[in-house]
Amino acid sequence: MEYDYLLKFLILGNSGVGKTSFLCQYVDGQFCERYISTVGVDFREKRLTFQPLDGGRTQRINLQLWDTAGQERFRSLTTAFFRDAMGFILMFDLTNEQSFIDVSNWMVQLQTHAYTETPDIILCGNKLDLEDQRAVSKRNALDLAERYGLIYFETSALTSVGLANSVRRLVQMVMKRMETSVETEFPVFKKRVESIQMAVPNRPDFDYQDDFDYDEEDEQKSRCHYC
Ligand SMILES: Nc1nc2c(ncn2[C@@H]2O[C@H](COP(=O)(O)OP(=O)(O)O)[C@@H](O)[C@H]2O)c(=O)[nH]1
Ligand SMILES: [Mg+2]
Repeated sequence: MEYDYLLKFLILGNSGVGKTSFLCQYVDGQFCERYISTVGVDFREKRLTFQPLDGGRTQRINLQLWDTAGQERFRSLTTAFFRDAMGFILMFDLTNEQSFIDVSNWMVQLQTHAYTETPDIILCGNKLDLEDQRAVSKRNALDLAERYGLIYFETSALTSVGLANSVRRLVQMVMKRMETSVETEFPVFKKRVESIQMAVPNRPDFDYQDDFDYDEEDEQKSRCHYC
């Protein structure tokens, strides 16, 4: 399969928050009813397109979404797991307060192991469909997102609400970083920036597009905006 860019994202968060279900619904369009325990390192792939604003050729993106290997305790994920990842989906379960408390621990892991201390991350509060069991208020989630400078989405791997928009927002952030971080210390980005410049010499702004419209309602408005 041909593509212009390979983007590698990781999905992180406590066991049981819905990471594997999220990827299953996002990639295959279905909710896997039975409990899936992820064994071994696993990734799913999805093709997207990205349209440069200057009307340049549409870029074909092959998105690799890496799932954790069922070893979701902090520090059990090796540095190798984080290597080369360009964006991160950090997930907690809206019905499980501990998974929300542990977001801070995941942030420490990310700041330690990711290619930079400030990688592109979106925060997802999952299982939005279980509204009657909600244990984390939107206000508290937004406050945490603001503290870390993250964009926050509420999602449901069951109904698919918020999935495509949250991933698309992360693609947009990563493509933006590639466009602006010529001097990055991250070799994978360097290589990609060179290929962007080859493809589109004038380094235009990028505007992310997809088959369906971006629904801004899904992006939870925090006082602090990433950009
Ligand atoms: N109601 C509901 N259940 C979910 C949702 N996402 C995951 N689950 C369920 O939560 C459990 C854990 O999901 P799983 O994807 O294995 O979590 P992981 O350990 O983070 O990969 C499973 O029983 C899923 O069916 C969701 O959005 N809504
Ligand atoms: Mg899993």
